[in-house]
Amino acid sequence: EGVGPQEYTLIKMKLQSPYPQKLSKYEKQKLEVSLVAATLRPETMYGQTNCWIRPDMDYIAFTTKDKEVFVCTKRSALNMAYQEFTNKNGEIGDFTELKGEDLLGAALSSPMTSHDTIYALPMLTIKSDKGTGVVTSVPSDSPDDYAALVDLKKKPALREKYGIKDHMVVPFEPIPIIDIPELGDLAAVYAYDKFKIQSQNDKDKLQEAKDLCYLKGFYDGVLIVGDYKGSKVQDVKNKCKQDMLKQKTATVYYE
Ligand code: A2H
Repeated sequence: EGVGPQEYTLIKMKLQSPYPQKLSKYEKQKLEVSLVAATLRPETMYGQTNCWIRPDMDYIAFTTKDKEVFVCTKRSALNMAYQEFTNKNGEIGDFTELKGEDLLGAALSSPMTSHDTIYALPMLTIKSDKGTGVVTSVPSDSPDDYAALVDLKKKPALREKYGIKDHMVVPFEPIPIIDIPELGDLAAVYAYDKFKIQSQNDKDKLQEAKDLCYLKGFYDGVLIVGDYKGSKVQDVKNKCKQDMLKQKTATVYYE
């Protein structure tokens, strides 16, 4: 990894009612709960189609000093406690422990996306030692996200295993949001096909796909939706982030 801390935009993917059973006490207290996803690509939030959670991983819910409840790994919550997210420096305070599988199928509202409701779905390759363990899914521009979405779409047994209903997956297709010369407006789909990726576990091919998408996307990508339609990604990436910070639908997180 590089030198110095990595800055992420933390996207608040807000739980809709009814909250998952393990978090129902927060609903009774009328507290807003967000699954918080760390992203390096705030300009892609127009293309969110779901949230990724790892079923077998441990998460916690804790309360911030603004009385918001955040769901993420304990490791990242502790980092947040050292970044003035909580009342006492370095202390998370009371928290609720849960497993990823407790969150699967939860209905969410997320900023910028054209979908009013998206769902928490399983991704098996989420790392426990990076970000928050919550990943927002943009299958148009992230090969990892597209591969995991295709896996769920083509494997009914996988959906069944995790209790995912068809309506949480079937209507969600990659949304064209960024046009990249030579790759088109669904770069991740183009790369997935080009490298003949079979599943979310195709590590090496997915790396090639990511390498192809990212550099070209950043330097040559043009947004084709939203307030910055027609602008180059590199010119408006920061504006997209700032807009969500202003709306308080996102915050900044370092690690
Ligand atoms: B990115 P870096 Cl459109 N495990 O957001 C696996 N992946 C994780 C993660 C974890 N614990 N935490 C975050 N990520 C993903 C958008 C996106 C992202 C696009 C394209 C590329 C891309 C939508 N998903 O990432 O290793 C998150 O997905 C390319 C690597 O810390 C986050 O940004 O550099 C990125 O990986 C952070 O990865």
